[in-house]
Amino acid sequence: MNMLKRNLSIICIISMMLSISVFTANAAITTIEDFTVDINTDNSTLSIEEYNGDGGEVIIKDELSGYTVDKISSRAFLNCADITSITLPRFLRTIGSYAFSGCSGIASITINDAVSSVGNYAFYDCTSLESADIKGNMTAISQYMFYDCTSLNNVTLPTTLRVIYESAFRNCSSLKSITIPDEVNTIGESAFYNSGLEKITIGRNVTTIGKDAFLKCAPNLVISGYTGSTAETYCKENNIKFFPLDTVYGDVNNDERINVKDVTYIQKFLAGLESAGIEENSKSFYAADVSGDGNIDIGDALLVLRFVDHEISVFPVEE
Ligand SMILES: [Ca+2]
Ligand SMILES: [Ca+2]
Repeated sequence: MNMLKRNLSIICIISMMLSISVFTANAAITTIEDFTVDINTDNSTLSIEEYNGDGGEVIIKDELSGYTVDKISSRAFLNCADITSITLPRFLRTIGSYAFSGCSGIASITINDAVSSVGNYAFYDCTSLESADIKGNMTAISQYMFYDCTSLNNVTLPTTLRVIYESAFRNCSSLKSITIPDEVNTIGESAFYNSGLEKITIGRNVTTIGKDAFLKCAPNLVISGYTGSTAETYCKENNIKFFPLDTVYGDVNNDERINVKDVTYIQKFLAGLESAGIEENSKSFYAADVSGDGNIDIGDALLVLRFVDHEISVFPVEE
């Protein structure tokens, strides 16, 4: 009998403990306005777990019931196609994976300064999204972050950025041009695969460009970068047109002077002499094409001569 009593009381205690722990966990999940939220009472923050509203313009306030909104959890707005615009709160730090995936009604997104982490596929399949202004503190664009955002045409990346991960802008077929901040060191596999890219500027610090990063972009894609950089090597290996940002128009022989020697180099090139050392898409090539028409001809030689004689102070290509 005693034994049974003791067992019962143990069961009683255990079930009480269980109910307390369940109670504690549930207490944090509640509904505020159109959101299911998870409150962290320790630091007065909350995360948005789910959106329950009817769509239209959604403004997520900086605070809800006195708690700072610092996280949007995974899938919180997944497939909310009725939302036409989203304003993110100022102190938001984290956006979970798939958070806004399938929000096909939103045209623009601004990711504020405080955000340091955005999960994979966060904006996947946002087919009306045209503009992404990423201010953030972000060091990485996550995998597939803008995958299948087929209207995206305007992307601003922050200088804190170091890595663009795999397939981040894959199938962004409206994305014609982008500037990669100088601080970025890695562009992942298929990062811009099947995008609309015609123009991309890549800084000096990129040392890794993944396989197929620029495969199936626009046929006239030009990658701008620096002579001797990973970008230049990548272009040569993958038969992509390269433009050297360090081109000095008129200085065909790269001796940091523009004088009659440069005219001679153009003449040598036109005479078919290899000693001119002017290769297609090289710094010398662009330096010689001062007319900017994509060819080197006698007109370019004459323009350099006129520059040397102070008849002109700027080349047509620079105007
Ligand atoms: Ca020169
Ligand atoms: Ca020319």
